[in-house]
Amino acid sequence: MSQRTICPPIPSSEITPESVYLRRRDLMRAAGLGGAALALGASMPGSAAAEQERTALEYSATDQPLAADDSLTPYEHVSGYNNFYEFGTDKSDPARYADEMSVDPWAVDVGGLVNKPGTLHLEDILGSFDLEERVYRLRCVEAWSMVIPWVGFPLADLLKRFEPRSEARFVEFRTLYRPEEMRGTRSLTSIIDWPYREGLRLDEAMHPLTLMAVGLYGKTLPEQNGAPLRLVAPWKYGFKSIKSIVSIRLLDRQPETSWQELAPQEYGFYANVNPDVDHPRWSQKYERRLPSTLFNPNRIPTRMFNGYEEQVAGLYRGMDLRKLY
Ligand SMILES: Nc1nc2c(c(=O)[nH]1)N[C@H]1C(S)=C(S)[C@@H](COP(=O)(O)O)O[C@H]1N2
Ligand SMILES: [Mo]
Repeated sequence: MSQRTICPPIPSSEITPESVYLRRRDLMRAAGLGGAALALGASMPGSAAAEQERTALEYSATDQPLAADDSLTPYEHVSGYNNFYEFGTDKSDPARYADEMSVDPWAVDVGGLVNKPGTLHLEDILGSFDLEERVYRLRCVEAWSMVIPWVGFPLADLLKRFEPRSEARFVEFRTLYRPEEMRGTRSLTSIIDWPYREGLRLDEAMHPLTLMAVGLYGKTLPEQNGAPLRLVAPWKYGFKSIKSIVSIRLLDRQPETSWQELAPQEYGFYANVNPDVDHPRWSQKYERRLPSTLFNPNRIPTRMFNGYEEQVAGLYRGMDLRKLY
């Protein structure tokens, strides 16, 4: 991927693997910012070669609603064990093939029920939103999980710019669909009706935890994690967090989403992490926190709303979460 300078630029001589990231954490620590999240920085590992290609991002720290026992998942796992079916269904396929996707130039169309429909270019996105770091748990519906230090901005900041109309109730997102660069979409066994589509209720989309991520571990996103921008809704199963977004539309009805369309009895529209509602084919009570091995499976209990209950339970008051899974 081509190099991109994001203001203010950091000399490339300083972009050695973890140094920029760690140095920034030291600065933030010195400034007394972001206590809980910063304590996690100590366990920071990484795969130098892969990370070196990425461009450093400037951002500020915020307080994180994190449990004390959550330590960051190593970079090599975050960027090496992925679901991005556009590039294949094997966990190692995205890391191998996602750089066949070109992410520069990139444009996101924002339309539907908004007063000011328009197009955002990557330059606008990286240059005009205030970036911050958010360390979030990511819980896949397949019962594995990670802890990822994202860099991004609240989705609400983006939506407000386009002025959602009062009739708007839902937001629909679409991923890039470019078969010549996405070998998984050309596969005869591919099961998804492309492009990958996801959706949120508007109040979920406007919730302060809902992030548009443009980076992780202090640098622009690896392609396999959804470059150049992807959604992160940390209290929902990972499949809601749609990658490499090119279209955002405000709607007055609930949009159809890829997984729901494929297997509605297994994957709901809400997809809130819930240890009490099992997937029809497996339990959701526990998860494997990566890195996990046969001899050290690192199995931990799954928490309601992935541990963000205090922040998001209010969105679902009065709803039957067994029916609206
Ligand atoms: N476009 C697209 N977005 C996607 C997926 C996908 O296959 N295609 N997989 C989802 C699933 S199932 C998960 S668990 C997360 C994984 O994100 P990560 O690879 O960055 O950890 O991305 C989600 N977003
Ligand atoms: Mo997932």
